Amino acid sequence: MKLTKIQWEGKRTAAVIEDGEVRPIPNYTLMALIERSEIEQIPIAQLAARLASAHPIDVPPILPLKPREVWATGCTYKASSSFRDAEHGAREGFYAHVHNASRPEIFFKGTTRVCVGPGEPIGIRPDSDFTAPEPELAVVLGSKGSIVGYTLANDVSAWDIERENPLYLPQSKVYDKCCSIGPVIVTTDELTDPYSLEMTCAITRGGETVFEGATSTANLNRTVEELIEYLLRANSVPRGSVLLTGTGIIVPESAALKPGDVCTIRVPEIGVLSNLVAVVGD
Ligand code: DO4
Ligand code: MG
Repeated sequence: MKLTKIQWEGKRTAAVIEDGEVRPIPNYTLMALIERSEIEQIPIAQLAARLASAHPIDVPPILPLKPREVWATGCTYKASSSFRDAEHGAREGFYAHVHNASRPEIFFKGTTRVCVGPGEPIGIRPDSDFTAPEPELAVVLGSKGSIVGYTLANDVSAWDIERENPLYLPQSKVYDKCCSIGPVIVTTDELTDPYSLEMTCAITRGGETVFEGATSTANLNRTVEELIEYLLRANSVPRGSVLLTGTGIIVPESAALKPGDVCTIRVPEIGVLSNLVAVVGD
C-alpha cells in the first residue's frame, strides 16, 4: 500500500493512494498511524485501509512524515566511492575502504527541520559552487529498527565542500532544505524486494535536460537490514525516523545544480520525487 500525507481541510493528514486515487485518513498523521499500528500490533496497511475515507479527493502528496531523525549511509554503491576517491586524487582511498569494509559509513543528515517534500525547493548553500543531488532509496523505520516501508530521498550535498576536506562532510551534508523525501511510503507488503528497483534522476534547466542518470538498487552492496543493524548499535533511533541507503547516481560538475533547476527522481514502484532548486540562507 502507498501511504502519504496531504494538506486537507486545513490540516496535514495521512492518506492512502490506490489506483491513482487519494483517500484521506481523517484525524491521523502518518506518525500517529505508525504509532497505533505498533501499539495495537496491526500491520499499518491493514490499519490504513480500515481508517481511510471512502471518498477520493484531488490533492497532491506533501512530505509524507516529519521524520524524528534522518540518517544516511554512504559509499554503498561503487559509483559513489570511486567518484569520491577520484575527487581526492586517490585511485583506491578511504572511500573504497568504507565501501568494502564490514562497517558501513553512517552519518546524521538532520531532523524534520532540514527536510522538504515533493514540489518544495531543495537548497544550494551560498558558499557552494558544486551542489549535486544524491538520489537514494530510503527506509522509514518503526521502533527498534523495524521497516515500515520505503520511499525516495534526495541527499542533496555540497560536493565541493566535501572535496576541500572530508572533515567538512557535515557542512556539505547538513543545511536548510538539504533533504527531500517522498512522494509516498510504500509498505513492505507491497514492496517486497527493495533490491531490484530501477532508479533514474534528471535535472532540467529552462525546460532542457542537462543531466540524466540511472542505477538499480541491485548495485547496493549491503542489505537494508545490515545498514539498520549498524545504525542501531548503541543508538536508540526513535520510530518515525528515516534512513537513506546511499547514491548510485553521480552528477558531473558540469551539471552542478543551479537555482531554478528542477531535479526529478523516479522509481516506478514508488513514484516521482521532483523539486525545484533554490539558494538558501542568503
Ligand atoms: O562519503 C560521503 C557521503 C557518501 C554518500 O552520501 C553516498 O554515497 O550517498
Ligand atoms: Mg548520499
